[in-house]
Order: sequence, then C-alpha cells, then structure tokens
Amino acid sequence: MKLIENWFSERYSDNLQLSFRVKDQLLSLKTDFQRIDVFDTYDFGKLLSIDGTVQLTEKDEFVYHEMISRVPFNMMKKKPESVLIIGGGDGGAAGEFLKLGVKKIVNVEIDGQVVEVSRKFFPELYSSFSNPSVTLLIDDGIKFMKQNKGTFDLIVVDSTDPVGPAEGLFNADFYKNVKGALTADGIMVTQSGSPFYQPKGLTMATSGMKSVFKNIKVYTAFIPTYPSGFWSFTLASDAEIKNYSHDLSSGKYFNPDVLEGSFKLPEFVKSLI
Ligand code: AG3
Repeated sequence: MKLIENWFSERYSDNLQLSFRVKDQLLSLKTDFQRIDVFDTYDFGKLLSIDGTVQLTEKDEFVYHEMISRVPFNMMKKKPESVLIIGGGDGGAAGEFLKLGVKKIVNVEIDGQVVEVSRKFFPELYSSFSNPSVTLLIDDGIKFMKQNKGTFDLIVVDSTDPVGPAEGLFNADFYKNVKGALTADGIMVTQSGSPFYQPKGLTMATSGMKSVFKNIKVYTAFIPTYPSGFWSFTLASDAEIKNYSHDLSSGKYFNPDVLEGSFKLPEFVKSLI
C-alpha cells in the first residue's frame, strides 16, 4: 500500500497553484544561475522546472516550440536563413527550425546545466544540438547580442519568465541590441508571459519593443501547463509583419488557421499593449 502521494506545484500567487502528481523526482540541482528540477509526472510525462516554474513537459512542449518558431518564420518578409535563439537550452526551439529547413541556427544558452539536463532527460529535444546546422554556445545572450551586428534574420528569445532573473531580456536596451544584430527586414520574437497572471511582462515587452522597432504584433497560444494556460508571444520588426506564407505545413498545434487566429486578441489583452 502506498501511503504518501507526491506532488509538484508551481505557485502563481500566495493563493493559487497548479499541482502535478508525480511518480518520482528525477533530479534537483542548484546551478550558478538557477535551480533545476525534473519530475516524472502522471499526466504530462517528464517535466522540467526552473526556479519552481514549469518550462516544459513531454506532453505539451510541442505547442510552445511550434508557436515560437513557425509563427515568426511565416510573419517575416524574407524567408529566414539564419536564426539566433537566446535561451532554449533544452533544444526544443532549435529542433523546430531544423524541421523548417533552416541551415544556420545559433543557440546561446547561459546555463550549460540546462543543456546537460536536456541531454539526460529530454534526448529528443537535445538531439537538435548534434545536427551540424546548429551551433550551441554557452554564453550570456545579452553580451552576445552586443557583439554581433547585422547577422541574423530571425532572433528568438526563449527565456524564463519576464518577471525574475530573465528581466534583462525584456527592456528597450536589450531590444536595441537585438535590432543591431538583425539583418535588414529581420524580425524578433519573445515569449511574453501570461497576459492574465503576468500582465507586467507583456507590457514590458511591448512597450520596450515599440520604442525600438516600427512594428510589433502579439499572438497567443494555449499551453496547458503554463499559468492560466493562455500564453503570449510578441513579434517586432522594422518591416511589415504579416503572413508571407513561407511554410504553412501543419505541426501538432500549428496550422494555417491557428496562424491567423493566434493574432485575434481578447479585449483585456489589447488594452495591455
Ligand atoms: N521558456 C518559457 C517558460 C515560461 C514558463 N513560465 C512559467 N511556468 N511560469 C520555455 C522553455 C522551453 N524551451
């Protein structure tokens, strides 16, 4: 008879949390940057948590990774040939760009331990780092951005929450450097948090981007294991942001209807941006 049940909970506020019943805790690690945990959950398979917040689960990572890659890929004028990913140490975002046929992908992750954890527990995501089209660098994304000028068609910020240690990736100074690292007509995308629980994150991203780029656009996706399940992403470019239909083939979440629909925003989200 099993007497004790184990649960992992992500706290949204003092009064609210989402809990996953877990079979086992597979890892708990304190790195120079953050705390990393991996759980084997009953309903979502393996779950990666950083500082107590869900980063991905085996069962629903496809939503986030398809939406942070395929949407910007289609919404930029020029079909991207070079992509820079900041964060993304699990390899999930890089993997989607490989599926889209991108031949030059640079992934800059600040915490080498995230990559090691992915190698061990999420080998399917990690495997993109052994593809010759992907260069993995363990480095500070903010610093890297300053050193690279006019190099990338598409820059993806696949970071932890906009409120917390990754805050430096959500302000005008950083966006200026992103713009400097983009080619002409290039585009950037950032995950911008839950519009419901983290409106400040979305506001920081959109106001910072507006002060640097001519055009911005917000889109959303349904990610069951993130706070409220309703998640935002923000695009920014000096070129017009619209559907250029470079590759509309369907994934597990993404399809042409989802691409169009993800830009239709509820009124409370519109009022934040
Ligand atoms: N990075 C964004 C995760 C943010 C989730 N926030 C939260 N659970 N409070 C995902 C990394 C996947 N490559």
